Amino acid sequence: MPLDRTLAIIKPDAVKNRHVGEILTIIEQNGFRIAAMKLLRIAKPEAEAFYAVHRERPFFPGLVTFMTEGPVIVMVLERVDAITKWRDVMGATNPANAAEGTIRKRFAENIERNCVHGSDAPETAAQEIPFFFSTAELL
Ligand code: FUP
Repeated sequence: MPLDRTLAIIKPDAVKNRHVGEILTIIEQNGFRIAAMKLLRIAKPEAEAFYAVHRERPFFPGLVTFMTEGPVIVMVLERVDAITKWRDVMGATNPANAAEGTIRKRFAENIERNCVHGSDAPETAAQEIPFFFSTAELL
């Protein structure tokens, strides 16, 4: 079975609330290999570019403010069906609708502050991974 890769982000709320360790444990227990990882603070223009697909949406300014409010962990996760599996492990965008046991159900505050990000398709992962990582940083 071919391995694929997805971009994951542990968002500012989860870093601030000290859920990084638990989220990394969940990632490893679900069979992902961490192919790249760093702690960084996203600058406003970067957040605007990363979420450009949402720029006309009413929640866009709040999303940019939130994603830049503190450090995040960005990662590339690898496994069979990494994109789909990571979205399953994250849970629904709105934690109120997320399944029991998912990261968003366990740790997210609300739909705006929802703890984690994952690429939603192979084409998205192919854009999002190089947004944060050079080829040399993918191990
Ligand atoms: P997801 O792929 O689950 O991260 O969800 P989307 O791409 O639809 O949304 C991206 C981010 O926008 C979400 F993580 C949180 C934010 N958002 C809101 O703040 N309000 C909304 O109604 C929808 C999304």
